[in-house]
Amino acid sequence: MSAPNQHEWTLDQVVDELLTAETERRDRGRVVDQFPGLDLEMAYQAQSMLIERKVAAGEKIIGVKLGLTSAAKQQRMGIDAPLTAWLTDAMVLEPGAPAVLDELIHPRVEPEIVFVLGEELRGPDVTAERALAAVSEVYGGYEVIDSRFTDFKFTLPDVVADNASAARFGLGSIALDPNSLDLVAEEAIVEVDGSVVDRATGAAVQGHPAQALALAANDLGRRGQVLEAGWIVLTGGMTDAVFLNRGSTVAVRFANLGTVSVSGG
Ligand code: 0L1
Ligand code: MG
Repeated sequence: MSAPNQHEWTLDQVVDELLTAETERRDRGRVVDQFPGLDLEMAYQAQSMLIERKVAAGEKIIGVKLGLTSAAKQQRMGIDAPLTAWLTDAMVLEPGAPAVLDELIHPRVEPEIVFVLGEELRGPDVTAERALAAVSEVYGGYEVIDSRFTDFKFTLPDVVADNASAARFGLGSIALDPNSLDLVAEEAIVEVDGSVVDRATGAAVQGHPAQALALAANDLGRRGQVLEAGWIVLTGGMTDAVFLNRGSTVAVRFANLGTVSVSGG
């Protein structure tokens, strides 16, 4: 049920609008314009309600994603604050599986350093060191983002309510002990159809991807939520995202974490 607020609209209406855009694969204007007064706290409530609707429809929460953790992403989107959102099993692309463009609006792909948690992480007061100690495996991965907003134009409450543009993601086949590599120096090179278009190291993600993980644990902790053992955590796009076109392949070549790729199908 929608949380009460002093406005003429309800959070259920916000969620309806966003889920309709997603299922009808139709971009739309910002929800902050349609629902004046929608602030960050309400947007996180809408995000929770949106994911509860997906769970009620049969999807399973399998982890968390961070968004806007790198300067490249923050500058591109014009928002200087990181955010958290949810991953479900319906978002997973197995190795070699295409991102089916008919299911999406205007997908873009970005490289991600991905953690799998070996134990629960409960904020607040989680440090990067403590966060890294809870990680059992690190992967190279990619995220396919698909904002429900026209031209990816949104404010922070818009993108939070929209579950941070979450759509699809995939992991590489190499799982490493996080202590066996230097995540700050780990480089990802982004290629579109064989041509290099961007590159960054793990330092781009809050100085160290474990800082992003700590941030997620502490943010969720403030909202009474916990990162569970076994969950996947996408630490945020390392570079700006690139459009995924039909028949085109975006590959990410990590220095130690292997190569992951996705094609537009
Ligand atoms: O659409 C977006 O760029 C917002 C989500 C950010 C995803 C990320 O930074 O990993
Ligand atoms: Mg991302």
